[in-house]
Parts: sequence; C-alpha cells; structure tokens
Amino acid sequence: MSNTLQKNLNYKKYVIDNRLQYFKPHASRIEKTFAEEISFSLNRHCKFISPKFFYDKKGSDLFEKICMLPEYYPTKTEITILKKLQNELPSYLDKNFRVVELGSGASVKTRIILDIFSQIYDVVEYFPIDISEILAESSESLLKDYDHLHITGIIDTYEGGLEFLKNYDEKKNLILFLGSSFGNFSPVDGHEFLQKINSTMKKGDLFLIGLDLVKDRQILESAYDDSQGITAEFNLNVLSRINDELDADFNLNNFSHHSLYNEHDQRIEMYLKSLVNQSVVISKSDLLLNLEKDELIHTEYSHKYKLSDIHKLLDDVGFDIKHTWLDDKNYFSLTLASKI
Ligand code: AVI
Repeated sequence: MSNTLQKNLNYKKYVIDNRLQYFKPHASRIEKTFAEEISFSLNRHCKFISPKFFYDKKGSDLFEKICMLPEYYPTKTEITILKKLQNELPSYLDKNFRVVELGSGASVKTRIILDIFSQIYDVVEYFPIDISEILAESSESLLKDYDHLHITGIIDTYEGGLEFLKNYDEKKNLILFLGSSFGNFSPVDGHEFLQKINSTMKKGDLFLIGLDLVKDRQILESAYDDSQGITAEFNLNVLSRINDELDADFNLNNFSHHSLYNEHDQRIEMYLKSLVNQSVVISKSDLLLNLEKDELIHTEYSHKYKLSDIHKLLDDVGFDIKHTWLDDKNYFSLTLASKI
C-alpha cells in the first residue's frame, strides 16, 4: 500500500480493526456552504435547488422507499441485470482486482458484486467512496456477512475519493457507478465527471456504469410520480431541510411536486410548484424569496439514454466498451468499460 506524503497531509487514517479502515480529509476543502448555495440558486430568475441536497437522513430513507415502489423500475431492473453478471463478469477479471464503489452500499446491489468477487478471490477488498458517514454503518453490516472482506472507506466527495485512489497502488480497480446516478448530472458536468473517472484509472482497471434507458413516457412519468406520493414527499422534503438547517419558513402546504418527461432532452424534470403568491424568509442565506403562483423551482434532472448515447458518452472520454448488459424489457443497462 502506498502512503505518499501528499496523502498523509490531506487525509487522516482511522484504523478500526484489521478489516476496516477509513480515510477522511483533514480539513474540509473550501466548498460553498449549504446556505451560500441556496442563496445563489434561489436568488435568480430560474430558481433551482441542487438534487444533492435531497439526501439528509429523512431524504435518504425516502429514497430507499422509492427504490422499492412498484412504479420505480430502475433499482429492481438493475438488480436483475447484476444477477446475470454472476456468470459473465468473472471472465473480465484476473487475479488482482478490488471493488471501488462511488456511493457506499450495503444494499443488494453491492452484495451481488461482492458475491461474485468472493467466488474468485480468497480476500475481497472493497473501497466505498461516500461523503456521508452512513458509509461507516453500511461497512459494518457488510463485514458481518462477508468473512473475507476488507474495507477501506473514503469519506469524501466522489472527486476527492477518485483523487485519493489515483496512484494508490498497483492493484486493479473495478469502479462501480450504479443506479443511473450519473443521469442526475447535467450533460456538461457528467462529461467532466466521466473524464475524472477515466483519468483516475490505470491501464487494466474497469468501470461498470448503470444507466437508465429511454422508454415509454407513461412508464417514466409514473416512476417519478408514484401513486403513494413517496416521490412527492422526497421532493418536498428538501424544503423541510432548508427550514431546519437554514432557519427558513417554507410552508410545505403551499407547494406541490411536479414532474414531467422532456422527450427532446431525454430527461425527467422535477420541480416544486408554488401554489400561491408567497414570500419565504431563509435567514441563514440572507434571503427573502418571492414566488408567484405556479412558479417552479427546479430540483432534479434524471437523464435517460439510448444505447448509442451511452457509447458516445464513453467513447468521447476515451473508454473502451467491453460489454453492455440489458434486462429483457430493455429498461436499464449496465456497461463495462476499460481505459484505452
Ligand atoms: C438517485 N437517482 C438516480 C434517482 C433517479 O432516478 O434519478 C433519484 C430519484 N429522484 C426521484 N426518484 C428517484
């Protein structure tokens, strides 16, 4: 294991036991605070709230519920494809791979990959990268179930974690980016992020990305506006979070969940719609927000792809596509790629 001076300077290492260690940046990087980002994004003509703010504890729990909804096909479908990989992925792996996951999982999906690795290797190494301390919780639950698992958690942004991984050692990495989380980036940010992943990879490393596919409007729209109203609750929860953390007075009854499929841009768009003319104070952002009846606050894009889009996205940043797996209905895709 390399321990370059730079790594020692930037990260503090926490060794829990011989199977579990974490790296955490020493000082938080100079990033805009939640209050500053909200002040910027709601103080403009086209108001928006970044989807990264959905995931406080309540938002993360609601997202888990969404994944189990009958209308929300992506999680279930990706799991069926991952199960198919049980026979096929090993042929792409040689003796020396570890699993790196962007977003930490103790979920079914991570476990399917760890099961595959457990068949091939005596010791399985797993590097989850996640900004949230949930990483610690999920790591412990995995260690209970996998005797030969060793976890190195990187509690940092994806970009920070990828930088950490770069030149870490000679062992090959299989980098997972599942769940079509990539679809929540804008096209420009997504391209930059793929470049970052590609530049982190050594020759021989592999990248497995899960992406949602273009399909019938009605299937897409009901996945993002379910009959139990969980997606609506998830969307509105970001306003509760702003109330709690930024000392604001959003009245949630004055907003509704609004989502639609924009066929031209191949994406679900989610908004919070103001139901009345209203003013909201966000104290910690120093903002008095005036909203007109029917005005929209944009909260999320969820892009959907054609296979040709996926190939272009990956080609453009210098990936060599090894294989794309689909489910029987062609709802979702998993693509394995290496660095050229
Ligand atoms: C996390 N991300 C991939 C989800 C999606 O489908 O875009 C977030 C989500 N938003 C509403 N439902 C699920």
